[in-house]
Amino acid sequence: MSGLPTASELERLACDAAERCGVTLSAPLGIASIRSPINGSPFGSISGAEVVDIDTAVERARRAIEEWRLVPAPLRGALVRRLGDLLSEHKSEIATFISLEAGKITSEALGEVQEMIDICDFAVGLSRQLYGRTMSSERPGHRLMETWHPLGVVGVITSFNFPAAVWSWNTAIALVCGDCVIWKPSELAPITAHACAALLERAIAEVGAPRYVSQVVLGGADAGQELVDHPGVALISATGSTNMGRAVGPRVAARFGRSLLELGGNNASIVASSANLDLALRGIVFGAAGTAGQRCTTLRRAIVHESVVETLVERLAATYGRLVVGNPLQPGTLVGPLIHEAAFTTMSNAMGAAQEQGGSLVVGGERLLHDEAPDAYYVRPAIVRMASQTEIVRKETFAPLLYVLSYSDFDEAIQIHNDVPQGLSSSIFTSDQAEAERFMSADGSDCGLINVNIGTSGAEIGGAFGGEKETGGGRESGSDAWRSYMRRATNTVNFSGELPLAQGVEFTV
Ligand code: UN1
Repeated sequence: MSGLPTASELERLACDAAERCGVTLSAPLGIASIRSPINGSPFGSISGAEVVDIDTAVERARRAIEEWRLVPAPLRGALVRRLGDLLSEHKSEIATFISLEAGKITSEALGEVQEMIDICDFAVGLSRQLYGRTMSSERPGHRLMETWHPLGVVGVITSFNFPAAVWSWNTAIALVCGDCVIWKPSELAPITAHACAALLERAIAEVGAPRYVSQVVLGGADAGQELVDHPGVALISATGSTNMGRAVGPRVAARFGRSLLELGGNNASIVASSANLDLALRGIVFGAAGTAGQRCTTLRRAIVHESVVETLVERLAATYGRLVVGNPLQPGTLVGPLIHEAAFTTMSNAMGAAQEQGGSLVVGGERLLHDEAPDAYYVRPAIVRMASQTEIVRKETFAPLLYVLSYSDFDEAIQIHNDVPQGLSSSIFTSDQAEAERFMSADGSDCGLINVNIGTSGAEIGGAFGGEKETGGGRESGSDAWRSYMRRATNTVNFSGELPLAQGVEFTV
């Protein structure tokens, strides 16, 4: 493993990428310094970002919406098309910022930008498909139908691990729906946010859309809370931990706002005795160790049939031993750093607790490269074999820590699978169609994402993304998730010349 880049090398990379996409990064403004998880040291700061308070941002957005909501949706789509073009043009620069701030390996950072380009394509098509239904009225000479209107100001709160894509899923859809967006990005990824916002601002100027249809507010938890509490924000779409959702959901509900929550997962793959173990192995390793275990869809539990568990664990351990952990910018690296020390401590504590609760360590967990970069947290992805689903297994640990459990009959596998508080992503590896169908049926997996013969992570944008239980119930991205960003009006039109009342009510004076 070769050396980690120095702070000035990282700064150079950031400045070059910034220059190529026309973004200014220099003297501090509102943000002390930006730390890269790659070597743990501060490497830059932002200027040129306007510091706005939430009240001002909401006021500007409310004024912009007066105009924006009257622009026909297919024309609103033109803005998103331009954003998609700019993202394609600057794919590698945005990916560089993602790697620098979130520590993603290049291929995954590029994949994140690809999701952004894809959602723009999707949203452009959607701009001509915001369909309302027409229903049969029970009254003669009447028409019953629904129309969809822009909802208003949408507050988007995102976390460090998908510092750009989650914003784009919300923003591309919200913009074609006629809403204005105020984005509160993770404090850990301000450059990525600043660059994405700058590209959208360029698109806004080029297509002549109202300037404040999109704004970014850099700030900490206080800024997030103000956005959440602001009565002028119609929808809060928040991605992060279950604790964050617990704080956000009730506050938004208390002011009768809408919220779309995308919170923690405790995702599992069932590996049946008939599974193709080569597929299962690939799916599990990418799911559990990819993105250094820092996706909300990361695989946290493998529930493996007792007849194949020994073989699979052996193969997993051998594969884990070959995972290249290190500088995410270097070709060949598969696992980058954890985001910060707290993430490493949480992982170590969880491993300790798992072993106290009867687990045995199969592989991994040791810290790497700490001599070279004492403030960076690289870790070998870990596997712990558990005899049962104990308290620690039922918690989400946001790190590359995979618990392996075994089962003997399929009902038991489903029972173990669903017996956690979270409900985001799930998968089964099986060659038995009946098992696959059962897993997707009403008494199968209770998650929002249910996959067959692929892993839990890496969902495509075309489907609705989100999950149940403590995952928060929200759906964003594809399918009909756009409905959360609009308000529905039911219209009844009478062309009969009479005034019959519904339900046959008589009221003649
Ligand atoms: C997240 O980790 O917050 O399914 C989102 C996936 C990605 C999105 C993850 N498309 O892994």
